[in-house]
Amino acid sequence: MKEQIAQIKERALNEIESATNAKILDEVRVKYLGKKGELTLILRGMGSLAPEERPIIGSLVNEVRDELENKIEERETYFENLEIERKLVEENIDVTMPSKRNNLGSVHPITQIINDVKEIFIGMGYEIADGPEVELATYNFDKLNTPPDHPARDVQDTFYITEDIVLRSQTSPVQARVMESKKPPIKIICPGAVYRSDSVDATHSPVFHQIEGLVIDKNISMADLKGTLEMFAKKCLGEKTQIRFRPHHFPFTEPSAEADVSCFVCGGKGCRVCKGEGWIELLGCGMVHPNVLRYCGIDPEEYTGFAFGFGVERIAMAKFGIDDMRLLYENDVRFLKQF
Ligand code: 2NM
Repeated sequence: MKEQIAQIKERALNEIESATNAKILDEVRVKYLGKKGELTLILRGMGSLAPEERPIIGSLVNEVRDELENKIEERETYFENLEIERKLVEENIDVTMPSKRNNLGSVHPITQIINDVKEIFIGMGYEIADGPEVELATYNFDKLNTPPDHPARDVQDTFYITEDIVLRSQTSPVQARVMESKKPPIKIICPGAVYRSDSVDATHSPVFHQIEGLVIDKNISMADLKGTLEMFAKKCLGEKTQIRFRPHHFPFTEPSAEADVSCFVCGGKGCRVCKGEGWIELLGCGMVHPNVLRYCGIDPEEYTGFAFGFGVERIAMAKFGIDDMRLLYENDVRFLKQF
């Protein structure tokens, strides 16, 4: 019996030693130490031994089992370390490699101005409205008190799709649509692209952006217009900004005015941005013409209102010190990234 145990031990140690991976090693473990393993069977068969032999054989088997278990564990650890080594080599990441450049864009200067202006007017309780860029001539002109013989309707100035359909030349047709569809009070601004048949130069583009504002309610006066636009100028260009109004003419407002602001670069002394004037033209404005209210279904005896409008590119150019409008459309990221 002792001889048999010694043989088993010999073979088991050999097989443990020559196992080339964890799976084979486990098979060896099952073969000798598993439920039906060779060593286990010897323990089970001890009933047939002479009583005085049992403790001797029993402790011998236990000794051998302990030794085999230790050897197997040793070998397991060896395989585990081997696997870690392999992973360290094969799955090696070079953390010193340069990372991919993250090309984050920036908000276009025109969008920045539009966002800033929206923010200011939302703060004053206005809503943002928009509408079609391909517009009925009726909304672009007739409802805004611009009759068929008005020079602004000339094919020289406006892009006509058909006789009755144009690319909007201002965002006020959006306001005409809002007036038609909603009862006052109305407080809206309308930002968006507009189209005029101009050739491209440093200060003109056939596509540009406008923001127009409209307020309609009972008892709206020129004082509301002046107060609102002064507040806007200070919020947009700095609290020191002064505003002045000059009489002007627009078909859709009466009276009408243009507003200038004190130069936010030199404070009014005269510089490159204000061309030595100390003032920069900011916007056009006026009290909404009673005809416009009537054409859009609002009773001018009950309601009055003011409106204003300005070009976004002009403001962006003044604010960011850009001297050629074309730079705003070329979309060269080296230019755009500066703002
Ligand atoms: C301007 C100047 C003055 C204007 C008028 C209207 C409306 F819809 F009420 F008739 N919207 N915008 C307006 C008035 C626009 O832009 C230079």
